[in-house]
Amino acid sequence: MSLNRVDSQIAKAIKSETERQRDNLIMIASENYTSQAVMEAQASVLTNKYAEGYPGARYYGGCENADIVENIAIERAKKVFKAEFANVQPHSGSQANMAVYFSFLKPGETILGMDLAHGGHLSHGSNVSFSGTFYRAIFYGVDPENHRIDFDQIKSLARSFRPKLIIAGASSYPRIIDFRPFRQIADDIGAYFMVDMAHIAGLIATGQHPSPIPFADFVTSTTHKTLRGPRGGFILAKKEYAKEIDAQIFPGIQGGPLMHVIAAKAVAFQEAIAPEFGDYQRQVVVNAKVLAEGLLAQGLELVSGGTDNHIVLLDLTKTDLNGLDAENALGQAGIVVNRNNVPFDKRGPKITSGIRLGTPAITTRGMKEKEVKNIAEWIARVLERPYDNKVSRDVSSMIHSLCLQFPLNY
Ligand code: DSN
Repeated sequence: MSLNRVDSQIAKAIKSETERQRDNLIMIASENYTSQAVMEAQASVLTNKYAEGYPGARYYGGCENADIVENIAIERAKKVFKAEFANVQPHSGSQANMAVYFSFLKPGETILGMDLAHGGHLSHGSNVSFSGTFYRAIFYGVDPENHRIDFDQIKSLARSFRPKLIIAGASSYPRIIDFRPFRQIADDIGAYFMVDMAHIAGLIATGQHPSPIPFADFVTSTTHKTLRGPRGGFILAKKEYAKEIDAQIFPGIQGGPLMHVIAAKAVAFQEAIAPEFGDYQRQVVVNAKVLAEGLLAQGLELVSGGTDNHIVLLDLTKTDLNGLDAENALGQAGIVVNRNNVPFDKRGPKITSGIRLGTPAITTRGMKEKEVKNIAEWIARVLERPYDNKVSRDVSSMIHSLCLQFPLNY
């Protein structure tokens, strides 16, 4: 029986969500629109199957098709990123990170990650995450002048605190991350080096960002950001770490794998190998640069003064507006973003002094330089008069027309 007949409330909410995604500009840097093929795989009968274990070594009968799916996903993940080993079972990026920590660190040992307020991630040691309660977390940040990762600080923290693991990777850092100096610092003190590439996985898959694979012991990721797959995680590593990581994901921290999601990950990895995906990622970066230039031309300030990737981080510190009010004003006008701390922010994470913008989703819709120039102007117009209903209505109507010109396939 159809969803609508079984549960009209949920059916209605899903329909409204489809309309929301269709009729607004989604500029949350960690969101994207998956393909029909990815959604078809995820909505498949594989959701009915228990397949605890790994291909060829399951704890349930009837896993022959699950084995095919998971083997394909593993081989494609290794091919896309030129990695020696892949585990495609993590339910999320945080669980991928948890599996690496639990495999190679004892509780109470020291990790060195990027400060959340400077662009890092909760699961890199924040005290509100398991990573900050199970481990002693030390943080590096960015240079106060140029907002680039401060390698002198990392070196000095590494020498003073001797972390067992150094983590690179960020959720709001708009610049290229140079993995080589991280590796050198890790070697200097005998630490492991992990890269969480969740945000930039799609850029790395297509050469738009240098790969961490030659430098890192472990690379964790999600599949749903720039990579444009289903919501989920995966781990890449050198072959020598395979046994510990596999055992930590299952049975260590997870039970049955989500085989329908793994099938959708396999489809996404296949899509990432296709040449069009390279064109898409190139356009994501071009669009972010055009957005940054457009916002700067309107007199707005950006963390680090621009971007090298898919993220543009607006710094509202010198304006009268905070991140929360800016997020609401842009949302009213049909531009969906998230407020975000900027480096050295005096406001907390609920209010913030910044707005994080991203180009992956609008680029999937086919928007290019011309559209992005207009979007930059509209963002500036809303932020200049955030409480003006007329401005909000005018911008909203232009966004509505733009969304009609770039329809979604769902
Ligand atoms: N919460 C994600 C983001 O928006 O970047 C990271 O996990």
